[in-house]
Amino acid sequence: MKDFSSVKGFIFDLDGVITDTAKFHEIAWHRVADEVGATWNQQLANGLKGVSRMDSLNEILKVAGKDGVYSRFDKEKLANQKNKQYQDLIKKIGPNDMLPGMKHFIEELRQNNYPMSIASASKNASTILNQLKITDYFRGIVDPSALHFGKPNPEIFIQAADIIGLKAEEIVSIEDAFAGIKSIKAAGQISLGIGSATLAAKPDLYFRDTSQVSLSAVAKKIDELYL
Ligand code: B16
Ligand code: MG
Repeated sequence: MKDFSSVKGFIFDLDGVITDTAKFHEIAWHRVADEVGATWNQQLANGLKGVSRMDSLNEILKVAGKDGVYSRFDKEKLANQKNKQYQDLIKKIGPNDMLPGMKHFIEELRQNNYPMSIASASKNASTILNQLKITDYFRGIVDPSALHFGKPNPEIFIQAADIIGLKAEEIVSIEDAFAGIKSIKAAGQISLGIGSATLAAKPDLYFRDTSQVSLSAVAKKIDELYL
């Protein structure tokens, strides 16, 4: 990549990048943690960001010292219970719940004909995009149930690149999670990290929060990087 003119498309994580669903995931997982006897704290909550539903439950069971105690059936039950509560909570989401600057950013990208796709670990991603009323901005959403591996494996970002039909080096991919930045870098795409949780994974581009992200700000950072 030489400069911003080689960038042809964008891939977005959803939770923590486009909208703040983390608070709803936290409420629902906290309840499960209480039920299985895991001490809930912010470190545990942050570690579940970008992690699939079953992997999140396994992490909570590990913290509770209950590794291997629950049967597959009981684990499915707990995961379904969490998802039900989560789905109730996200019913409140509407077009005004996008993170600061993100509506403007995807609007700019659409006006400039950049194809976009979604690489979210969430099986609720299409519901959330519908509620935000932004589904038609994206060429498509990767189906997380068809994946063999979760983030930090690159599979989800490779599939999201196929949706927009571009080469890895032509894509900027945006994430708020450590595992997500690892996944983007392993896919060979340009990684844009939002928030300090991404710093340890050394994103190519970094913004403190979504309000700083715009087409011109991204172009400026890329051009500085490759000067
Ligand atoms: P669900 P992202 C991730 O979404 C969330 O950050 C993570 O906390 C959640 O467990 C995961 O989706 C699965 O979500 O239970 O709705 O399928 O950040 O990859 O957009
Ligand atoms: Mg995320």
